[in-house]
Amino acid sequence: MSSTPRAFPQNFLWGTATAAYQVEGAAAEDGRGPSIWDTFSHTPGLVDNGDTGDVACDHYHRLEEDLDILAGLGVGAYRFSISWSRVLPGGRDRINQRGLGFYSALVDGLLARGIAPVATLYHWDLPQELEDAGGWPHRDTALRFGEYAHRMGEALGDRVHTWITLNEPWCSAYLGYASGVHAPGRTEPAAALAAVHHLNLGHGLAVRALRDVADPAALVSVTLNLHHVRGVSERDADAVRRIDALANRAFLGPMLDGAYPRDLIDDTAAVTDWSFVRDGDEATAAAPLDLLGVNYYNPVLVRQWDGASPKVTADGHADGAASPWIACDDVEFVQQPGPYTEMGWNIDETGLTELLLRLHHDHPGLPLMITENGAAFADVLDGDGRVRDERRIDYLHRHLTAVADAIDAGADVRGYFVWSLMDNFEWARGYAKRFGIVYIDRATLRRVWKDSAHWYRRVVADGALPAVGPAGSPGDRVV
Ligand code: PNW
Repeated sequence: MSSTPRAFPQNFLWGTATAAYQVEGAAAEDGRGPSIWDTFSHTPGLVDNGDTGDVACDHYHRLEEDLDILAGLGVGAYRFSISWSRVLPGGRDRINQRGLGFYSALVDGLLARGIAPVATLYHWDLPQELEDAGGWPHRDTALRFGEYAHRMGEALGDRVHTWITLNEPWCSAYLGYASGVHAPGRTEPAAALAAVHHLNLGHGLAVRALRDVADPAALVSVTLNLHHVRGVSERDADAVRRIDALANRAFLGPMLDGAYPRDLIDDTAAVTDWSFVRDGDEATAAAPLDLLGVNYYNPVLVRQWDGASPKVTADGHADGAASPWIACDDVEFVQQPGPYTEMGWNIDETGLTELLLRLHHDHPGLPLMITENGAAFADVLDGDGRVRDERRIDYLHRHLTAVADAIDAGADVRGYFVWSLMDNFEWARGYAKRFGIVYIDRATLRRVWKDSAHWYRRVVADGALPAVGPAGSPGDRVV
């Protein structure tokens, strides 16, 4: 780290991100239909502490206040997601005008404050009716997604100029249908691979629909949680290759290169014959993109299991439970050195620089954007009304430095969005895991700027990271 401020490019886009089910609440209001996350969170035992998104941060009713926070932060962009079942309650047919009205007001409120809306069409909340009809393993879901994208492009495309089709299809497919720790909670590996394909196909159909109806100058993108995979030693190269295929190239292949990687199809041959991939699908999935959204939290470390010693599964899934890593039973996920966040994820920003440079190398000419990066810590609201989250400031400082390093080395990174604007419903972990730069008091839902929010406001205003103090810690922590 340097002792002088680290400047970012002139037009670098600074933002924060949220997702509909994690913040909105108002789950049964104004005609919203249920999604798979309503069903999942209301099933006892699936979410920590029995938490649900029924109320969440009540963002639906506190829109003006939250817009003012964004304006106060001075961000140039806000990434939010549209709840599919709020605007199309059964996932298809009739538009629910009251639900659409919320997003229209959100977009207008952002524009009035000079903040660019970045709309994600799908952040995991599939309309329950579409899951009942088969969900993502079923081809029809991809077609319905394309239609939904078309309707949103028509409704908001005059004002939204940056679109993201899917958020982290890795999670939707493998956590939703293989390990079952996310909605809809299914543990069917073959269905999960079919879901991978229909997410890729739905993405391509959505890109095409947005090109047809949205502003022709609009930027169309997808957000992937690419895994930066490292091997313990050179002997683990094949384990690295296989995890890379399932996690990264299963999406990058069809979306950017127009084909599934041959090794992925071979590796999973005992699970599926991939006959759900029809002629022309890969070309559809490869509709050209203007930007690639990258979500980064930590790298992963793997090794080939020797078949004898007890197997390590330090990837978050319990030993013996269904794995998201299909056909990788002989790959071990090795515990990495700390420090760790409250999620148990190790803090290692070097993986972000390496990942961005790999993408720059493999897909030259495709601009990149960090659509999520952040950390959960056990934040405490002190008696004086402050939340002293210096560990989050340190995390953000390290990762922004890693982004700057990648830019200096040639990567075309256009922007950075902190996950998250505010503490919210952290999926299967409920409200106990706090990722926000704004604290939410769960009893009152009062919003309190954490120290990290004050710090981020300064970074955004300066377009630069503050110099690092003599102790090697990020300086200027508290404003
Ligand atoms: C992302 N994993 O989720 C999501 O896009 C956010 O909605 C979420 O709140 C945030 O990161 C923090 O978790 C992930 O198991 C969930 O590797 C799980 C994983 C990765 C990302």
